[in-house]
Amino acid sequence: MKKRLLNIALACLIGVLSVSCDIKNADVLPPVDLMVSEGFKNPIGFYDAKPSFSWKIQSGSSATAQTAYRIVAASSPDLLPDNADLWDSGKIDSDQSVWNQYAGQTLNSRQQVYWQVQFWDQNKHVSAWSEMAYFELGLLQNSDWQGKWISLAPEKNPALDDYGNIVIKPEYLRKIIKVHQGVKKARLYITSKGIFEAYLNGEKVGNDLLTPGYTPYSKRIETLTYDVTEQLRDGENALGIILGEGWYSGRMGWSKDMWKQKPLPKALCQLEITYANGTFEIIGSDVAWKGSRNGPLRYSGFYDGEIYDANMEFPKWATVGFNDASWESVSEIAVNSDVKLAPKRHRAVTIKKELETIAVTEPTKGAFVFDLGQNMVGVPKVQIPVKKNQKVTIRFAEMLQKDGQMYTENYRTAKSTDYYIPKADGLITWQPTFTFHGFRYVELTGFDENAVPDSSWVSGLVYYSDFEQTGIFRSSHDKLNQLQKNIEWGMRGNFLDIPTDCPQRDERMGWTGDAQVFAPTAMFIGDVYAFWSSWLESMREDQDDEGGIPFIVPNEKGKTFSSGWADAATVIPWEIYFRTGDKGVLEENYQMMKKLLGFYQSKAVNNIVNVNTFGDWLQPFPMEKENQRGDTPKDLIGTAYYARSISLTLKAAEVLDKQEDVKALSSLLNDVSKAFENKYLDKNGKLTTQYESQTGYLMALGFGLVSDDMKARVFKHLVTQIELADNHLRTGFLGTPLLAPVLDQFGRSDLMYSILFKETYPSWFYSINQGATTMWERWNSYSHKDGFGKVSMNSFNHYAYGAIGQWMYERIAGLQALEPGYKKILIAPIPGGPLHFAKATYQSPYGLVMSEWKKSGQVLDLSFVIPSNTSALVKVPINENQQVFMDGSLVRSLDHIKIVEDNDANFAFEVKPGTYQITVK
Ligand code: RAM
Repeated sequence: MKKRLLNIALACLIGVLSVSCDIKNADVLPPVDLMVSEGFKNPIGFYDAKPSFSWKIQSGSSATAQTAYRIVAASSPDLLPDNADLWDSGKIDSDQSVWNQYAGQTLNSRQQVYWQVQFWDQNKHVSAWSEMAYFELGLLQNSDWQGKWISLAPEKNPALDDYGNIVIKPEYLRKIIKVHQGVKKARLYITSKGIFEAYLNGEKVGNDLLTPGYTPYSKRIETLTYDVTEQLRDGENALGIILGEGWYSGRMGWSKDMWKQKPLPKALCQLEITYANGTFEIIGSDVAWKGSRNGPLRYSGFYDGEIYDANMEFPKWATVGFNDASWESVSEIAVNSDVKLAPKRHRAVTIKKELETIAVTEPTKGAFVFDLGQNMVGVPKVQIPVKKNQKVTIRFAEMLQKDGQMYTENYRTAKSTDYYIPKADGLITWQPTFTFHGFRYVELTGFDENAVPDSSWVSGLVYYSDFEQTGIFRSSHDKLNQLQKNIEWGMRGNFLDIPTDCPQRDERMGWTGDAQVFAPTAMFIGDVYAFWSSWLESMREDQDDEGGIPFIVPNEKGKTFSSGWADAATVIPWEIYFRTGDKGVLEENYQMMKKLLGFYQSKAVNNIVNVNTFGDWLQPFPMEKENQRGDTPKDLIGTAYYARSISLTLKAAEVLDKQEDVKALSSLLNDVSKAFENKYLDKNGKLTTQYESQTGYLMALGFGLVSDDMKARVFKHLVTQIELADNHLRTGFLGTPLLAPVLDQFGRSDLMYSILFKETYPSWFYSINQGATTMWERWNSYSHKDGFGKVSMNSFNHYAYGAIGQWMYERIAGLQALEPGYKKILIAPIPGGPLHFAKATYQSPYGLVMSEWKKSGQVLDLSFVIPSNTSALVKVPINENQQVFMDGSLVRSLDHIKIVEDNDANFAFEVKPGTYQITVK
């Protein structure tokens, strides 16, 4: 051994300047899961010219921690690892295996970057190099675009819709492109005002749907990049685009004043070809394209649905042989700098699942209803026999009436109906292109009545932004498991390019309040960091001059503000940072956070803020009947959220080391908290407001606005209010998410269990008892006894109350981040209620984390998994007669375990990465 060390020392002396003296140990497996920025694996058309790099230490490696790393990046794979021409980080002493900032050569549009990483473990042994990862930038500047915006001239006598606006017929656009021999690489860069599908030689390009997605279009439009190297052939190729109205030109909003004529759709694309001989060619969309509005898609809008006339099909329209002599020429407009064109920074919507029909009924003669068993978002796929020119009507509903008929009133003005006009008798397979619906039931009429419908006729194609599930929760309680399922489906249905309030009625907007309460839960369920980052960019773009954040983003409503909604601007960046550990999200959003505080400050009078708010939206049993904003006064909410936003901005300032801001914000927070306490609480800790609301107390305690000596008194009043409601919640959108953390903070999770497991109104299980398969907008959107809730606001797919998920994962199952990004994990379950088992797993930035417990009598078994390069604090409840054992030994007697708390109520200790099993008995 001595001799070996001597040799190594010698080697090091010889190669002082190199890192080759490191001990290689075959058990230190190379890092895996290489990703750039917010979790992208080998992306092309990538948006970020200043990316960060992340990797994971493999489970099964002898490495449990990282002590140093080295990243190399090059413009060509054969330069790696030894001749990195773009960047060689050198050996960097750091345990950080995530979000390491690129610091090499400036990267430009189209740049291809190959990279590898190696790391040194806890024994300073170096791993082999990782496999090679890759990214390729998209077109980063508007000046990269030689293609022009193209579209057909407006129709001469267009039909008008019910609101006096032009009915937009989808445009089919095409062009023949000549390609020489020897294509090495081909990229299609493409976007639209409106939504598009691209076709090359008759085949759809990519699996993305509803692209480019929804952003503040007057400021930024996203662009997509596709690798079409394989799809191109030598000689002539046909490139086709179908263009629909989408969000850009279509009707969006919940009130008539929002349904004005919008600009008409346009398309933009650029095919770039690199040949083997080194030549490079750009073919942009231009006036030489031809187009037609006489295709089978007669109309397609999000709210109202799609009309497809098969008689108007022009087969093979996107292939070379098609005769487009009767098609019109398009007009072109050059790309200018008014609207930023930027690569899409999160994954597009796609078909993520297909649901089968579970039952077919015929509540009215000839109208068959197909039940997919699950409220979902997307489109139907129909495979049905039809008769020539006999129109098939496809209607949608989330719920059925008592008599089995479709309940569609809650769609409000959204017609949400698709029509198919057959060109011949026979069997068709069809799905809509440019619309989506929120539904569980599909009703068909107009098919060939000679056939008997069966479940194979209809399936549901589930659309959502392409995220993968990262978190799983299970328990011994069926209704709690159903609740988790409903939360997951609420997320799937409303993560459709932007976070929406609901996916089915004439709304589907990016409501900021709903999003901020649900964000922590969403960050557990799916890998949605990029999804949120992208939406936060839209939020920054939509922030007004005064610092106000509109209550919907993208904003379609003019200048608006609502406290509790606007605070998405501080809450979401902070929640993402805490769950990922990436300071980048705070850096990107810090100015927005501060500007929001500026808005509040400008409205504050003696630190009290009385501005518009939707309040504790849809709180049950309001004292003033029909008051949808609940019993908590708007100035209390405004001031509480002002303080909340200050406190989160303060934390961000600390992380970003902005010392002056830290000082100023600490003192401001202190002033606002004091003002809040003085105004809204009397000496006994009772609310001084007209009505005592659970939410008033929850905000005071949950946002830390009460001085230490008052806390217990205030909490007593909260408990009284809960008890007066027979342990039911009396909270709406803003108050509900605070129940669990506040009760937990005061050691009353028993009370939270009681509220959560209530079966009667209002409660989570109440809606499950009424048949819910998603989260509902109201606790009683429907009941078997009273039927449907108020139709003006009655969505059966509204994720806000799903915010309880956070407590289920973090406290029932006991898996949470103790330090940002799960670098330190807290395993601290609170077994309670009727549960005897709960489990959560989560794909953290460092790898899989798990916490699972089983309880039988007084014995608690807890298993947990802690990934490499992290550590954990484990905290279990015990009583004076219990001991904690690990693999049969008393934990107290184990030298390698550091005990940090040991008393009659809690036992807490620290552990290193690994898989553990403990028993409390
Ligand atoms: C409703 C939306 C949303 C809510 C606002 C105040 O129309 O559905 O959920 O945030 O109102």
